[in-house]
Amino acid sequence: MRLRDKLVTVVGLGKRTGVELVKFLDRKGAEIIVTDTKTKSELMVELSRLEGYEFKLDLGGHTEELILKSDLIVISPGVPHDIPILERARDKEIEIMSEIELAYHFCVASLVAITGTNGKTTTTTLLGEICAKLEQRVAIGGNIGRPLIKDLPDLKKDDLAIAEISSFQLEEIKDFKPDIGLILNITPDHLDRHGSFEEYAKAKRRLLINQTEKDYAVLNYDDQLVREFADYTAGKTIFFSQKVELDRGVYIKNGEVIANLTGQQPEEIIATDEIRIKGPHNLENTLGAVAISLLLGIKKKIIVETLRQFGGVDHRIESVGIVDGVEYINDSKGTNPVAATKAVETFTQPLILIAGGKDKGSDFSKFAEVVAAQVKELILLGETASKIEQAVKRLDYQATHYVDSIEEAVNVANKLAVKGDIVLLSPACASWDMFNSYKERGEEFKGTVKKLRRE
Ligand code: UMA
Repeated sequence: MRLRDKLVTVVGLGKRTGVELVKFLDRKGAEIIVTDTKTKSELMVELSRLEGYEFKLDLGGHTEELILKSDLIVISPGVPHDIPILERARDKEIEIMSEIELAYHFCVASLVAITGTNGKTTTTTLLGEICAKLEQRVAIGGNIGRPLIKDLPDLKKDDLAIAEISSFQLEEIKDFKPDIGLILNITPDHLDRHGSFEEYAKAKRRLLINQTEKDYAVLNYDDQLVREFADYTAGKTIFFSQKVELDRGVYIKNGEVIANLTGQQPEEIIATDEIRIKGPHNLENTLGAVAISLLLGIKKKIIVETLRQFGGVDHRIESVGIVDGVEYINDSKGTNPVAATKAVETFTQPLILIAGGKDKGSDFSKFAEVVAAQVKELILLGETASKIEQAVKRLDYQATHYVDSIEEAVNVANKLAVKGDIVLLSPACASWDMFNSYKERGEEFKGTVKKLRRE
């Protein structure tokens, strides 16, 4: 793809992707326009990272006259693909692509891509740890927080890229295809953006649609929808399961992870109780990572050593510390009801739960059932506070408390808690109503807990 002297518009500057896109397009000799609905003062940090680069700025909205002259429009993941300026560009047959598509066009390395509603970050990180022991360069990026455009174009043929991919990033792909694509699970999420569960699932499925017979789709057999995605890849399907002893694939038998990718010879990999990350959701992540590692030809010894050592990722059921006999757990990455349910179900101790955040159109009724059964006090904040309260009230659950900030939530939890309780931040919602990211929300939680410890 030739970009020299092409007029390319980047839609969405903040906070990571747009900046990296400008740097890349500049290197390729493109003429660049950057447009964002945010204002200059809201984008000071991003603009300071681009000092010395030449580009036209169109802030506080998207100016049609300017953008519709472009040869190509590249969008950041947070930009919905049906906003008016993109519809107008489509009418004018201007090419639109997502950042991962652009990065893919300049990638000669092998590409592993991981998606699913929950567990993508843990699986990507775990696989990255396993692959860190390889000799070739391994780049880890995507939705995990490092735009693919930053690394993919610099990789060599024998290198490896491991990408966490979101439904947002898949919406506007055309040729993007992973050599190995993993789908962990699909439950309703981001319905505000995709409009319906069907559209969300369709976006996830796009990970597989360009695969050829040389590629692999690694799919969770236990998730019926994901299992049916096998029909959408032209590649070879490898299933994994916690429930079924598969003729071919990776599965659990008598407390052991067994791999049999060829259907010829089952091989014991590791006993499940030796795996450091716990819970059925983490076993799902482990089986996916083991299947990919074996497809990449990684030695069993390396896989086993890593599974014994890997302790999980920050902001995902992460212990922050114990204050007066009460343990504080940060699960800021629990950004949808299913993720938060899994977090609640991990504990048998009395729970004080902090939940609520950006309204993504989620249904909280099943989550409410778990709260009513297992949570002794529920502290609510953010856009969805009253929606969650209504869901639990329908079950006659009354122990709810409203707060306006994470700091207040921690302080209220601290007053309510008695020795032996767990205070869990697992919001069941994205953070974007009050924070820039789940990381920022988790850091604020951790910081406030630290202050409690000093008091
Ligand atoms: N914008 C417009 N016009 C619009 C809408 C948005 O100009 O109509 C602008 C916004 O003002 C903002 C920018 O577009 O400045 C959006 O940027 P972005 O949200 O894409 O920001 P990045 O920092 O580049 O982050 C993105 C991903 N964000 C989202 O998908 C919302 C990050 O995923 C990802 O880590 C990063 O690219 C690198 O690939 C975060 C996320 O929350 C972690 N993802 C969701 C999730 O995991 O549930 C999908």
